[in-house]
Amino acid sequence: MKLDVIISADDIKDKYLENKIAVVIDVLRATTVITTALNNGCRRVVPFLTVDEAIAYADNSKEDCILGGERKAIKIPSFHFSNSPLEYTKEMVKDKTLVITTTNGTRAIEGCRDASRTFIGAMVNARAVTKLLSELDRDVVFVNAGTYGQFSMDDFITCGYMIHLLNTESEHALTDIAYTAKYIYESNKDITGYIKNAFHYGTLKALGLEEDLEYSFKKDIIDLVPEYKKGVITGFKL
Ligand code: 3SL
Ligand code: MG
Repeated sequence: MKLDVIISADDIKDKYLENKIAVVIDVLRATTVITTALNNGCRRVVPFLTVDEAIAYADNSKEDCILGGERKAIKIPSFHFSNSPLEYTKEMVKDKTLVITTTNGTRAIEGCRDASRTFIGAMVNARAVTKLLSELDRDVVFVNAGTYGQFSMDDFITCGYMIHLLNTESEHALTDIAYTAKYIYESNKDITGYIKNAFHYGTLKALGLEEDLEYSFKKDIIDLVPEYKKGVITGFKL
């Protein structure tokens, strides 16, 4: 298995994804939200790039839709939920379709439509994702959403943790950047001490979202892997 990393949604190129499995990571907070919602009984998640597309889909759907997401980390007017994973409780999401649009996360997901399969990963389900990747035994690209097209430390250490888990089991071929992600994780087991320097960590902290930050870096608390296929994300338990 060969492991590679793309550092932001702006850096996705189809040639890097051809015949590979993509794992999209936007640990703060889109992929943490999607994983949490599906784990709490949400039927499916439909991601959109724009607010207008999301609203139009929800308005025309026969399903019981909830609208979630953010712009500049803040709830979008008329939406039901922001992009805080803690809002997506069982009571709120059971049997609903989550229609979501976020700044970087949904763009990264959409950018991976040509990968052979696209999974959604976060710290909360890292071990479940790597278990599945080991079973499939195919080349993998970890696609970090990044922040506004820039490298993001939070996504990088998350894929570093996944690469660490995979390489603990058996030795895989790592690109230089995959090796560096693993090295960053292994040198910073106190994840908070590291990511508190991340730009987006500061943005969320300034908005008083400390609980989101704490939750998003809990490791392996969810045993479910979301998969994006034909425009829709559903989750499966291993
Ligand atoms: O950029 C995104 O997709 C969001 O996850 C960012 S935020 O943490 O909700 O602001
Ligand atoms: Mg992010």
